[in-house]
Amino acid sequence: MEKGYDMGPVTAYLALGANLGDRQGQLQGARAALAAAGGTRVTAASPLYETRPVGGPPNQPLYLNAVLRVETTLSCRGLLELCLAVEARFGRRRREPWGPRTLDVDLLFYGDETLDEPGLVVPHPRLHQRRFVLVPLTDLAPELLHPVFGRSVHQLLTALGNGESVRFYAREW
Ligand code: GSY
Repeated sequence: MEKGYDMGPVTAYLALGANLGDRQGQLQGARAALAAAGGTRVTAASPLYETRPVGGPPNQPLYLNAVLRVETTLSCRGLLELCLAVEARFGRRRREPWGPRTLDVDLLFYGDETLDEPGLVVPHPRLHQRRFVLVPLTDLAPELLHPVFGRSVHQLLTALGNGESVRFYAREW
């Protein structure tokens, strides 16, 4: 079907991360806020992982990270705006680009859409370099194909090899 026609809900994947405050509480709050938002259903959640910070200042606290699958009737831009609103609600302070944070909600995939617009790049441009994203994403969708690289999420994780530590933290949250 041609783009622009109503094609029903789109499956998208979101990455959640927090390394300040009540990390698990903030991720749970974000998940609940996304589930309650109009036009979006949360259909799966990965386990939580405790992960070593990538980038930013030294001696930051460890992150908790997870990935959610959502079904959405929002546009890609609309879903991005929802992610930003949820971040703002849980008190994110954008002090330093790679600094510690109370909540980060990143749009990873929006169907097999590829977009490069101001403030909106999909698939997320660094997801293939991040074990803290690829490990939980592989739990949910190992065969999901990256539309730019033509490789599955599981293949991307294997290609990355052992990097920064990503440790299982909790299955249910
Ligand atoms: O890009 C998300 C924020 N972030 C993270 C993160 O969520 N987890 C880990 N382990 N390192 C990170 N560095 C940044 S910035």
